[in-house]
Amino acid sequence: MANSRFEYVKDFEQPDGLLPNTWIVVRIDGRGFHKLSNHYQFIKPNDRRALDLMNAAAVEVMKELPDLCIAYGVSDEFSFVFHPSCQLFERRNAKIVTTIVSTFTAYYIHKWAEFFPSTPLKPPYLPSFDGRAVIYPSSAILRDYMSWRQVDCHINNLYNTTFWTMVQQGGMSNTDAEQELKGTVSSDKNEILFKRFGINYNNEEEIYKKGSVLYRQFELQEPKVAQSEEEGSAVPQAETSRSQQDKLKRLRRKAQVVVDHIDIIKDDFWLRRPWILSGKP
Ligand code: DGT
Ligand code: MG
Ligand code: MG
Ligand code: MG
Ligand code: MG
Repeated sequence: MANSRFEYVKDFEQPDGLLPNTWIVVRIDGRGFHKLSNHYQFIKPNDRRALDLMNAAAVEVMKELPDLCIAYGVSDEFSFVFHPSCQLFERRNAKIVTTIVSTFTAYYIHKWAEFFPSTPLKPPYLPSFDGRAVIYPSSAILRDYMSWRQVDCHINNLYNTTFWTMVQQGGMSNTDAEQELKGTVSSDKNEILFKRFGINYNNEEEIYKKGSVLYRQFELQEPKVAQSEEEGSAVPQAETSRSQQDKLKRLRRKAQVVVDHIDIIKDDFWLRRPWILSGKP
């Protein structure tokens, strides 16, 4: 770019690089979805179409940004996680967050008609999302973050399921149901559902109880591992870390993104999928 006497304005831009070697979580959240979900008559408490649309948009974000290693979605929110080794946009906060938010929003709107064929989007009820990046200094804390979101999903879903069952099946007013649920713990709600309505909460759909986990699927079968080891030995020692990085990137790009509704609080999920925390591939 040619130098001009106006160039100096560039100096007003603030650096916003996120601390190196830390997990980056970008959490986006639907703006005013309380109103939006009423306007488009989302089913209460859970609208499968709305959740599937969130997941479909998030899968596209994962496909466009191979640096993402896992994402977790519930209600109108999604958390996207970058590995500490991630160098995307030189880890600039604003570039990372705005790219995720706008890519997600673009696909959410693009795919809306696929999930709500008879309810076209119309201003002023157009979906938009806010977003923020938070960094976490260790895998243990990153896992606690993910657990926090999944526990939140469980607590909210148990409450909402009980509340709406009392209203929809029990004929209670919103105020009465809210009043009765005030101060109750999980076991109380399970009991209300079971004793009064014959509903076993455990049998509710996993997507509602656990939220949605998106990650790349790599086969960890022996033949695959052996093959990649052979490949490795055939490659000259001098292979640059840059080309190794490119290879990993290609692998990540090719991998299938799966949508799962599964416990991510216990160790099992992470032990079975070691590549998510290791960042390899
Ligand atoms: P915000 O995020 O501060 O702009 O405000 P909201 O209204 O988006 O509030 P938030 O994000 O705390 O809560 C999410 C809202 O979205 C909540 O009112 C319920 C609604 N929502 C999300 N998923 C569903 C669904 O599957 N069915 C229905 N009926 N509503 C949903
Ligand atoms: Mg919010
Ligand atoms: Mg919201
Ligand atoms: Mg929300
Ligand atoms: Mg540009």
